[in-house]
Amino acid sequence: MQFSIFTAAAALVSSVHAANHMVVAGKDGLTFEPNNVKAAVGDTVTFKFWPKNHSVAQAAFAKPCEPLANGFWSGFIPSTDKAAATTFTYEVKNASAPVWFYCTQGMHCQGGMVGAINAPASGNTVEKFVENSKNATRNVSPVSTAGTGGSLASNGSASTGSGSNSTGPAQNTNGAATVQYSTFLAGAVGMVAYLMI
Ligand SMILES: *[C@@H]1O[C@H](CO)[C@@H](O)[C@H](O)[C@H]1NC(C)=O
Ligand SMILES: *[C@@H]1O[C@H](CO)[C@@H](O)[C@H](O)[C@H]1NC(C)=O
Ligand SMILES: *[C@@H]1O[C@H](CO)[C@@H](O)[C@H](O)[C@H]1NC(C)=O
Ligand SMILES: *[C@@H]1O[C@H](CO)[C@@H](O)[C@H](O)[C@H]1NC(C)=O
Ligand SMILES: *[C@@H]1O[C@H](CO)[C@@H](O)[C@H](O)[C@H]1NC(C)=O
Ligand SMILES: [Cu+2]
Repeated sequence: MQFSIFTAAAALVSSVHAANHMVVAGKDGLTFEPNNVKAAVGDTVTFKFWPKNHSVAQAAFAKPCEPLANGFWSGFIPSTDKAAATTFTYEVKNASAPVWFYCTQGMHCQGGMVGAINAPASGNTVEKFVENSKNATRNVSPVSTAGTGGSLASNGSASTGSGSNSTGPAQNTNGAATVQYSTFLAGAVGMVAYLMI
């Protein structure tokens, strides 16, 4: 009885414990690092942008430097000397469906600034996506609003440029998720402790 209640509480706790994966954009040249994120359904992927002025947009595998219809778009997120305060976060809806992305600035996409979430190890691999991107004849930015398909968040200071906090869907910070999680955890542990006395 007590054991099964504990198991149920533990299962509930783990189900709300989605992971956040960080992808660093432009820190080491024209790169997304890592360029293939392994993520589960409900996990989030947060893009952190280094100077000078990068972006991330979702593409189709076959068209690496063009926006996918209804795909996500961060907008341009400029920064001068360190990572921009503004980040873009995307939530994984289907871990079986690879998500392809690229930077729309200049010819960054053709220069290797592309990546994936859950790209397979064979077939349409991230290596093939990189190869395809080199042959793209143009690099196209989405026309949708910055923040589409994800959320922009700002770490304290006001941001400049098109990556402002005033656009896109409701904002979502790690802080809020952490508070929810610890409140739930405290509740679950409290419940188990109570039942075990
Ligand atoms: C960032 O790049 C975009 C696209 O090239 C440009 O429109 C925007 O003005 C740039 N922002 C800054 C601050 O350089
Ligand atoms: C998830 O993606 C796979 C591969 O694209 C697809 O076959 C499946 O139908 C998708 N599942 C849902 C729930 O959308
Ligand atoms: C890219 O272009 C090169 C040189 O034209 C060619 O050899 C290669 O097959 C092309 N790759 C793709 C994926 O189209
Ligand atoms: C947010 O700002 C704080 C204080 O400046 C800093 O310690 C932290 O690393 C920043 N986090 C991100 C994701 O930039
Ligand atoms: C967010 O946007 C609002 C409205 O444009 C602005 O007043 C506020 O200073 C911004 N906050 C940050 C942290 O950038
Ligand atoms: Cu870039």
